[in-house]
Amino acid sequence: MKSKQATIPVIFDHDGGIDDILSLLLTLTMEQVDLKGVCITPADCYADDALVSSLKLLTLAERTEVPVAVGELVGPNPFPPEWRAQPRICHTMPAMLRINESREAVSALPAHLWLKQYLQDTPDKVTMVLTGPATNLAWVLQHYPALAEKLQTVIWMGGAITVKGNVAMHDHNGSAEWNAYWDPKATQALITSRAPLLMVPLDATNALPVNKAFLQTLAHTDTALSDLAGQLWANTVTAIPAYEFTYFLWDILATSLLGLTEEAYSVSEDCLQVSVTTPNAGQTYRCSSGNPVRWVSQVNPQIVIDYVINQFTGDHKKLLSSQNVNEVL
Ligand SMILES: [Ca+2]
Repeated sequence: MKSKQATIPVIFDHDGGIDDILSLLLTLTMEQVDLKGVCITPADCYADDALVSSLKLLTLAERTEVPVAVGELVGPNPFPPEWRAQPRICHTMPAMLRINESREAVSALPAHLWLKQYLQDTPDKVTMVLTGPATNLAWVLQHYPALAEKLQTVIWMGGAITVKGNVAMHDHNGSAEWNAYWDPKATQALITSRAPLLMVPLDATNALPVNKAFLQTLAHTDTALSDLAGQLWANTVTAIPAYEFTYFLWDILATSLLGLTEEAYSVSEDCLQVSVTTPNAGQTYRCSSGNPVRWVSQVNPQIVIDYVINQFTGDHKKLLSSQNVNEVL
């Protein structure tokens, strides 16, 4: 049995990519996480697909009471349609088709309003993990800045500080990371807010490519959960032409911070600015004045990979443990 102090209340805001769906699955393996809600940002996905995949995983984990709120706010720089369509595969794999998802906790409110309401109502601080653009939270922080006090930590996968970005568009110079670029003003609002931010930029995730060695180690654990994760990842290997860049454990690293010990990563603190105009919209860069922001600057790749593989080793019953903890409480 876990003590109440051991639980971390978490709101998970994701944007429906395969990486995001895997990150939700990873969150559900964490006994110490008390998942309070899931928000969907319609960025690197189509929202309907992200909703179905999220509900299937919550149903698998018997967490059908967890509210899921679909976002309606969009940034000005859309992801390519073929990237957005790709994660449909997540809920059409046999293991996912066999799950009859419950819709009992789908919120009638759009994600930014659900989030505002949750933060207003909760007496306790909550940790947020954002694995897509920060649009929902940025809206809340702009309209209700005092709600920043309800945030324990905001872990955000986004930005590229000392390394090049991954946006390749005709009107862009390549300096920005996609989550930051999709909605540059939201990125700016988050970084200049009073929220206790911990950024997970490309500087850190570049050390964690989804390569064959990783997938092979995962596959050899040979369990129902590792098979589900491995099949999801297998769908990423042709997603991005290798001559552009590879798929990385972007969102997975951000999510793993909920469970990793401090030996696994280093944190730097710098004043950061965000460009909101072409040709470098969404670029996150160091400057001499501004808000100090904590960001993960380095990781120990082996510790992270061992952690992720260990979390995904087991059968589907492993997902039920966090619920059992909550029942005990
Ligand atoms: Ca994402």
